Amino acid sequence: MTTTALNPFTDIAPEVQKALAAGQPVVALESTIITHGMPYPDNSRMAADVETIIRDGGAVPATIAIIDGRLKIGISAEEREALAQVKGAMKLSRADLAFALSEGRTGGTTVAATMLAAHMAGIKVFATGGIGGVHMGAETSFDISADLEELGRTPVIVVSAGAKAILDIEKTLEVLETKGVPVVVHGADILPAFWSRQSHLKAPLRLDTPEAIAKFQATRSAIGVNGGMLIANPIPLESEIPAGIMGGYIREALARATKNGITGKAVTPYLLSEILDITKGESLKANIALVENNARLAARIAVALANIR
Ligand code: PSU
Ligand code: MN
Repeated sequence: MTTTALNPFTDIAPEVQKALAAGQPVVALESTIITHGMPYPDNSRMAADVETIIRDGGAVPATIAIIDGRLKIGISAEEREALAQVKGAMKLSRADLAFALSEGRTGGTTVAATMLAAHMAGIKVFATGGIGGVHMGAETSFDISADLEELGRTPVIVVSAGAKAILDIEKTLEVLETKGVPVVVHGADILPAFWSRQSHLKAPLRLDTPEAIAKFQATRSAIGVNGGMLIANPIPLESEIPAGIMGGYIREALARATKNGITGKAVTPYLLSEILDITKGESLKANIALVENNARLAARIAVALANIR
């Protein structure tokens, strides 16, 4: 049911292939959020819902994942469900994506790996929850997400609700600026903070419409400025947990991580799951709402981009 086009390791779903060939809008979706970001069955429902939202917005969804050593650009409903339940999936970034292919493994693709794969297939827009960034205490741990590096080099528009608020958002913005990544807040003057509509930082750039966002990225590419763009789309008001309330929960989760010696790739999944525990599920509800909100905007940006070309 899938065709191989790019290289011997990649399967592009026929529907995605057709849309790309015809210049129709396609939106990529990541899968670490399925394998490591949310518990089952919420992850499964979220993954199906965002695909539906993208279709309703007039674009074709392409969930990207590695299944049994195959790089999948677009997965079936059965594959999606299996991925939501799989135990021991890898969390894949640029460093180990090809390892999973050469070793026949299964894994979720992070923002970095999803951008890389999307670009390989010719997909220009990608919706997620929040990007990885500079972790608290990075000055000693050196824990800075590969997502930032990828945003600096790969020309894909990443629609997020900002950097996850468990991070040092100020340092994350500094690194993005250094790497030449525009951070565009959609429809607000304040940078959102994932579960919360507002951080303590101003929007580096602001645009109010999907058309303006598409035009900005097309302009960058026309003058030869390559690399990704980060869209920060504030979580809908009715779903947010205000920053003042979130702050305490995040501090508690960070304290638990330190106490339990959590490091490296495990940090982000650990913090998300502790925050879910601390908020008794409220954070998960907000996380799902913000991902859906980002999928809605990403579809509109993909449609706007398709209309430019
Ligand atoms: N957004 C969510 N939940 C997640 C993630 C994003 O709402 O779990 C994932 C993304 O795949 C992102 C990763 O790339 O968390 C960041 O991990 P790290 O900090 O280890 O780079
Ligand atoms: Mn990390």
